[in-house]
This record gives sequence, C-alpha cells and structure tokens, in this order.
Amino acid sequence: GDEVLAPGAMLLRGYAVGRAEALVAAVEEVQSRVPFVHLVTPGGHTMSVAMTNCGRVGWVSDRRGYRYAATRPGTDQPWPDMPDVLRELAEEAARRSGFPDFDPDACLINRYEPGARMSLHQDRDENDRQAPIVSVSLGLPAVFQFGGFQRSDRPARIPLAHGDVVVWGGPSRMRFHGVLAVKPGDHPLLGNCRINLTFRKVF
Ligand code: MD3
Ligand code: FE
Repeated sequence: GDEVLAPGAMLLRGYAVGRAEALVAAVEEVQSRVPFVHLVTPGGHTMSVAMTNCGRVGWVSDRRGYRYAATRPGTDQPWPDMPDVLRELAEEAARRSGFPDFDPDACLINRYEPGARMSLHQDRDENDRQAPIVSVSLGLPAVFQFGGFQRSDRPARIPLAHGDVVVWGGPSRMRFHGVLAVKPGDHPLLGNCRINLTFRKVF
C-alpha cells in the first residue's frame, strides 16, 4: 500500500513493477543515444553515479556549476525525447499522490554500480518548487537517506527496492536526501546495477 513518509512525501511500493521491462527498454534506448557519463562536480570530484537525461532539459554538472541545459555537454544537440512510458508513469504516480497537474520537462537517469553513492544534498536547481519530484527505483536495492531541512538533521534510512516509486512534493520538496553505497548483487533485469529515474518540472 501507499505510505506517507512525511507531509508531501509518498512512497508507492512496487508501483512500477508491472512496467519495469518497458521502463528498462526505454532507458536502453535513451542511453544508446546519450551514454551514461560520470560528471565532475564544481569542486572537481568525479561523481560515482553515472548519468544521462531525456526530456526538454537535462541536469548537468561541471567545474562551472550545476544547471539544467537544453543541449548535451559539449554539443549543440538536444536530449532524447522523454519516452511515453516514462512520462505516463511519472504523471500517474504524481496524480495518485495529490499532484494532478505534474508535467515533467526533465528526466535525470542515474546509474549506480556497486559502491556508487550520493551524499546528502537538496535539489535546488529547479525553478518550479511547487511541482513535486517523482523518483523510480529499478534493479538492485538501495538505502535512501531522508533528512530534514538542515544538512545536520539526522536522516531516516528508507530501503528502496526494484519498482518502488516516491513522490516528493509540498513541504518535503526541499528536504536533504542521499543514497548509501549500493551493495553488489545480481538483479534479473539489470544485473549488477541500480537505475533511478527522477522526473522534474524545471521551468
Ligand atoms: C527527497 N537521486 O538525482 S531520488 C537526485 O536515488 C537524487 O538517485 C536519488 O537525489 C537517487 O537528485 C534519490 C529521490 C529524491 C529526489 C528528490 C528529492 C528524493 C528527494 C527532493 C526532496 C526530498
Ligand atoms: Fe536529489
């Protein structure tokens, strides 16, 4: 069943399981056009998570900073369109969680190989802070850190499994969050990796 993690944060366990093969096929199509890359942070560290994007804009990072860009780094090429199976899943999950008008313009695709992690951060590069962020976990499980409004607030640990969808909106939108290092495994669909899709309304 659906679980309220905090006001505005809904966990829909297994919501995407029935569509997982189609979602993975759509991710394959996107990554065949724009391969996953390990971006560099403004501080000069290479991220352990590899990323690609689809949709009108994509999230990128380099020595100049973090931002959303309509073209792929170092090119004047647009990102691939957001496949319908991805957009529909995100819209339906948002509607079910009380956000009937979610119209994402960006889908960031994160790939975690064993040991990859994401340290505590806030998502603050989006212009539209009213819109929720929808995240979909596929493949290997992970432990998600769900924090407060200050980095120093001790985060709760939430296990996320294949097919789990979380909608982060309303007062939870600006919480600190992260992902602990993914442990090795062998998932039937994705092998030794975890994929996370995050759908955002940037503009
Ligand atoms: C909680 N990705 O790409 S998605 C990210 O699993 C990111 O790859 C993680 O954090 C991942 O920025 C977690 C879940 C998420 C996204 C946005 C949030 C959780 C959030 C915004 C507020 C609170
Ligand atoms: Fe985030």
